[in-house]
Amino acid sequence: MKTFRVLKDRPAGFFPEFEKRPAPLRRNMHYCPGCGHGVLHKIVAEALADFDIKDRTTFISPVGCAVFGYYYMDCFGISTPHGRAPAVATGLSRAHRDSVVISYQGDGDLAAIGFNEFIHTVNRGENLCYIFVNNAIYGMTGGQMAPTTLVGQKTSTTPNGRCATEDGIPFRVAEIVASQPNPVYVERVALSSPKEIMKARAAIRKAIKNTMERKGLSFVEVLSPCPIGLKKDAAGISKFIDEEMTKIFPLGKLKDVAAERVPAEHPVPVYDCEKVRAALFPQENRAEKEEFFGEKLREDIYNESEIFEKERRIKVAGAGGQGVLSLAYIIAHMARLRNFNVTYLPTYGPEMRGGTADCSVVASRREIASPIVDSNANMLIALNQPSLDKYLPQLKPTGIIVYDSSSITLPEISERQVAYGVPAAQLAVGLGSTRYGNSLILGALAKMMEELFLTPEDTKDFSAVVEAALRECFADKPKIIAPNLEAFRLGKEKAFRANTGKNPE
Ligand SMILES: Cc1ncc(C[n+]2csc(CCOP(=O)(O)OP(=O)(O)O)c2C)c(N)n1
Ligand code: SF4
Ligand SMILES: [Mg+2]
Repeated sequence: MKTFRVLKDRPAGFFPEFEKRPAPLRRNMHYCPGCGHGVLHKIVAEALADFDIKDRTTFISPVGCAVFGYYYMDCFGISTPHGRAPAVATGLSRAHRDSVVISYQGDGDLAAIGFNEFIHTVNRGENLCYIFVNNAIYGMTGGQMAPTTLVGQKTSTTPNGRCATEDGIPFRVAEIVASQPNPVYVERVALSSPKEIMKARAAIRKAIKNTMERKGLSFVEVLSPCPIGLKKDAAGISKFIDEEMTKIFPLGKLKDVAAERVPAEHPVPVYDCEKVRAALFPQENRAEKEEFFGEKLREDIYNESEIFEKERRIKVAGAGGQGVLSLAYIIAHMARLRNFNVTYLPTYGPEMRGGTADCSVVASRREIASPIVDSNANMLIALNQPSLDKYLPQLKPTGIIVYDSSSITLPEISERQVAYGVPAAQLAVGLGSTRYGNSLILGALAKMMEELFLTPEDTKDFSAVVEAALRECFADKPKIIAPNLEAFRLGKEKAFRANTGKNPE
């Protein structure tokens, strides 16, 4: 039997073990045997280690078979939505000037859904390393036609072969990129034989080096085997690349002006939260608010009660159809109207069909690190019993509960937790629709705020903000604004403090 000597073990740019993979497979990648993605990953991982850039490289994994690329590369990793890598890559490379951003995209991801975004990134000449994996097919989704599929090539969506007049002709991305003035380096390579793989390696290393030196946009198109999608064996797929693909996609360098380019300069990004806020909520917005509240907005919006200095992490939960998401949305709007940073993260899915629905809202004067509220919630707003039972353990020992007392039996809560109830479902029926339940709960929230936290001056402002948020959120349904405001006021009137625990901080 023939034996082989391994000249180099796995590159140090790979994680020693692929921990995100299932336990028995942590030394293996998820790709099919013979797939080009694995070879390409190895080339990239080797360069990361050789150039000592693991700590400043981000590998952007696409939607496509390489979606889990970040499982393997020992550097930063981001998986973006389909075709959206160029936007994320642009942001990263501009915000972190020393970073090396590798945008790794397939022919479906880059040349179909993402082409618009891609070509403008090319036009701007962002400082990026592009690896474009052209395997002439959508591999991940079962072999549909890609923009680069050859004329006559059979795919699951062109069972009789791609027809030039019906489906267009293969898209030559490298040629398009090379025709633009800003990219500095464009080359097309193939993974069809060891010799071609070595050329691909050299091209990718050059593109990465250019990015390290901030020379601008480097683009390497890689003709890559997808034996599964093209239903070929190893020899067949190599032959297809060498004899069919290269006729349409000739190999070689299309452009190389990196030596003449000086490092690209872009405006220094703005990190100052206040400046970002000013940009997002300009003066007109302030004037609008002044008019809305009928009083001059205080010059310093931070002169409110101390309570507003703290980050508030709120979980709103109930059954699908109870208006959980709109309630959370109104609360998020209230925070925005008072110039908080705010995140709103609803959970969709089976909940929409009658299970539990939940939403996380975070409001903060500082930058928000995470929009997820899964522990240490300051407030739990529960509209049904299962939601209260489920999320109560996530509430801080000093947290607040606002709940619908007509459907929820309050369990024993800690001495420092405070609960405010309102028989929302019951009162809503009296108002003519169960849909008003969430505005009634909002009333209970306002009552709690008034009793526990707000100064008399804040109280007036708080009610105005609730009203403004309600009007904004229901702007496209003007008829329901008035009844919801009525529900809000009734909720505030009927809300009660349900326990005598110590007031929260
Ligand atoms: C918005 C969106 N549309 C469609 C899909 C389905 N989808 C997943 S991968 C893919 C095509 C990937 O093909 P390609 O970029 O060529 O990658 P390959 O798998 O061939 O490496 C599509 C259409 C998706 N995930 N998201
Ligand atoms: S389907 Fe094709 S591109 Fe995807 S892993 Fe398999 S061989 Fe690779
Ligand atoms: Mg593909």
